[in-house]
Amino acid sequence: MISSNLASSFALENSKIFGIQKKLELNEGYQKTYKKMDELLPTLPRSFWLSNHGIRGSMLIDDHFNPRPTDIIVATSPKCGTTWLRALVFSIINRNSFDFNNHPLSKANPRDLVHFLEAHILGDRSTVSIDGLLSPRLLSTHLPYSLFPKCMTDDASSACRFVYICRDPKDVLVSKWHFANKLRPKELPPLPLEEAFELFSNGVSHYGPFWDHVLGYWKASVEWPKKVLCLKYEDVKEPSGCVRKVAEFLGVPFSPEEEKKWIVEEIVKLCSFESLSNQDVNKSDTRSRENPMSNSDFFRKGEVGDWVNHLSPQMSQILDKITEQKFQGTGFSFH
Ligand code: PAP
Repeated sequence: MISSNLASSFALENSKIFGIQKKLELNEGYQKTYKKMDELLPTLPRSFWLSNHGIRGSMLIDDHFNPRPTDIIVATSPKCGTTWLRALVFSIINRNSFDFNNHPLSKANPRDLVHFLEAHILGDRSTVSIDGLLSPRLLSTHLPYSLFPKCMTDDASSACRFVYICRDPKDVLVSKWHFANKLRPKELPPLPLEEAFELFSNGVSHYGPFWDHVLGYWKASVEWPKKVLCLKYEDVKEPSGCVRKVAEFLGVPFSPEEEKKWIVEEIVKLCSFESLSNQDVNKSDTRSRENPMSNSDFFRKGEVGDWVNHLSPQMSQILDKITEQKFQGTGFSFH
C-alpha cells in the first residue's frame, strides 16, 4: 500500500506535513538510493499505509543511517502520545543538565528537541546532521518496527533501544480526525467523522493498520524486553510509574537522592498536558505555507476516553471488536 492508493483525506494531511523539501545536490550514494526508490516504490509489499515520504525515509535509513548502541528511539503510531513521550524521555535523560525552572521544554516544542528520524534524513537528503549528534542520540519515528533494518531490530544486543507508546484506538481515531480537519485546506469541506472511521477501521491510516503497528512493537518488546519498551498513553493517569519505568529501561534509574528531591514528580509536572500546552511556544498559531503545522496543533484535550463525546455506540463496538480480534492470544490489551 502506498500513498498513491490513499485516496483519502488523510493523504492530504500527510502531503501538507511533508510537502516541503530542500533542493540539495545528492552525492553518488544517495543518487543510488533515490534510483532504487523509484524502481522499488511500485513493487513494495502491501503491509503498511506509508506515504511516498515515509517509504523514502525508511529506505534512506536502511541504506545510510548508522545506528549506535546508545541510540534511543521514541516510536509511535501518530496521535498516540508522541509529544508527551518525546518530552518525558528528553527530560529523563537530560535531568542533570537543566534546571526545571528554566528548561528547554519551556522554550521549545518537544518535536524541536527530538529529531524525527525519517523526516530529518529525507528533508536533509543526508545523515550528516544526525551523524553529528552527540551520544546518546534521542530520535523519534512513526515507522513500523518491521520496516527498520534487521541490524537495528533483530537482536537484543544490537544497536539502539526503542521506547514505544500506543493508545486506545478509539481515542486515536478521534485525535486523528480533529488533527486532519485542522490541517485540511480551507477550500475543502471538513472530513466527516464517518469517513475517518471507515478508513481507520479498515486499517487505512498513516503508518497503519494501527493494530499491526502496535503488534510489531509489542511482540518485539516481549521477545527483547531490554531492547523495546511498550507503554500505553492511558498511563498518563499514573505518569510517575511510567517515568520510573522509562528511566530504568534506559539504564538511568532514579537514585534515592533523586527520589528525595522529587525529581520524578518534577518531570511529570513539566511534561504534563497542562504545563506544555500553556508554554508560550506551544500556544501560538504559526501555521504557514512553509510550515503547515503549528505547535498548538499538537495540543487538544490530552484526555483518556474523549471518544465517548464523538463516537456512536456502534462505532466504538466495532473498534473494540477489531481490537479484541487482532490482539487475541498476544498478551496485549488496552485494559
Ligand atoms: P503526533 O503523533 O502527530 O506527533 P501526538 O503528540 O501523538 O501527535 O498526538 C497529540 C495528542 O497527544 C493529542 O491528543 P488529543 O487529540 O486526544 O487531545 C494531544 O492533546 C495529546 N498530548 C499532547 N501533549 C500531551 C501531554 N503532554 N500529555 C498528554 N497528552 C498530550
